[in-house]
Amino acid sequence: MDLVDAVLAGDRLSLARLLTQVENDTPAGRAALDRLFPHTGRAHLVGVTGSPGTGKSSLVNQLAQVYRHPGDEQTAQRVAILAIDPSSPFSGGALLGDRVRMRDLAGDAGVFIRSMASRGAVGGLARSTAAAVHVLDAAGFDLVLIETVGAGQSEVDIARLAHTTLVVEAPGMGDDIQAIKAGILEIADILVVNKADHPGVENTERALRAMLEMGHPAHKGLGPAADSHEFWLPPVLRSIASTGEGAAEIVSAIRAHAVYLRTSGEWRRREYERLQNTLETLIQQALVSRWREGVSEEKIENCVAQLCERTTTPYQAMKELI
Ligand SMILES: Nc1nc2c(ncn2[C@@H]2O[C@H](COP(=O)(O)OP(=O)(O)OP(=O)(O)O)[C@@H](O)[C@H]2O)c(=O)[nH]1
Ligand SMILES: [Mg+2]
Repeated sequence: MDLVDAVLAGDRLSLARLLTQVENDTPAGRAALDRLFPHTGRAHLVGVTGSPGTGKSSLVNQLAQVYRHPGDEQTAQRVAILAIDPSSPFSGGALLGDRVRMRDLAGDAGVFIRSMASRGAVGGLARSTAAAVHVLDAAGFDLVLIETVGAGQSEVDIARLAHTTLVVEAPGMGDDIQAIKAGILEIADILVVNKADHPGVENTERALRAMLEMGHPAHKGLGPAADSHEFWLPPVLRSIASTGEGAAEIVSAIRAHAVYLRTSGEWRRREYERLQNTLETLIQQALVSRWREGVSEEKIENCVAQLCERTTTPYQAMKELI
């Protein structure tokens, strides 16, 4: 049995190996992606983003527990966790820390955890994350939780990749409206105020709701808007990820969001955008590397030198080079 067949059959070691190939963008990795692609499109992709140390990894751990032990006679779902660039300088040694926070999940065959560093990702983090997500989707995980530290562009990229995006805030970090990064509310489908055991939860909630009301004038009732098929009003939910409090409600909101996405046609629209984006990224990379092969480093340096001396213009230099 080759690697791809083994992954489709659910072999974890093969899955880990294949993810490494895909991350390194090897020819074998690309060929595997081609074969896996027809098996993708089933998983619910959920992005979890937010400032460093707000409790994303702890929350992801708790969410996974809920999916594994849902109660109410619902069937347990298979969960993959992709932690992107978990080397936050704030919590230090986060990779090891994440393993500790996620140790409750160790030994559960229905859970697969993978860390990915942005450094070393051939062709950029967006490409390797998208590729890893395809592999996990094809491997049959019902849910792929993608954790990423909110640091500007990366969270927007993840939102583009995910069907549902959770933005995690914590008291003391989001009280000041200025502190909530511009754009983050636009990507949030569900807002979580974690560390609800800390003082200042109400302030953080109030700040978030004030911002939501500005963005969504209809957002006055402020609860999960699962009953609406027309539009989705991002709910603001509390959690204590260190104990698991609030995790079940967040899972309910994630499920409600999936229902909304499907009934409104938004699921298809996001899928279209996501694949369009994947294709455009690949095309750009291919064109740039093809162009690089046909032009010498010296020629590029000459052009830049001429630009510095103002003997040519950026447009002229570009025409000269391509
Ligand atoms: N009191 C309290 N502590 C929490 C809660 N959630 C997480 N923590 C703690 O906060 C610290 C950071 O939690 P993480 O889950 O690593 O946070 P993170 O957002 O994944 O951190 P980075 O990935 O480094 O950005 C850990 O010491 C957790 O135990 C909570 O709800 N209440
Ligand atoms: Mg983390």
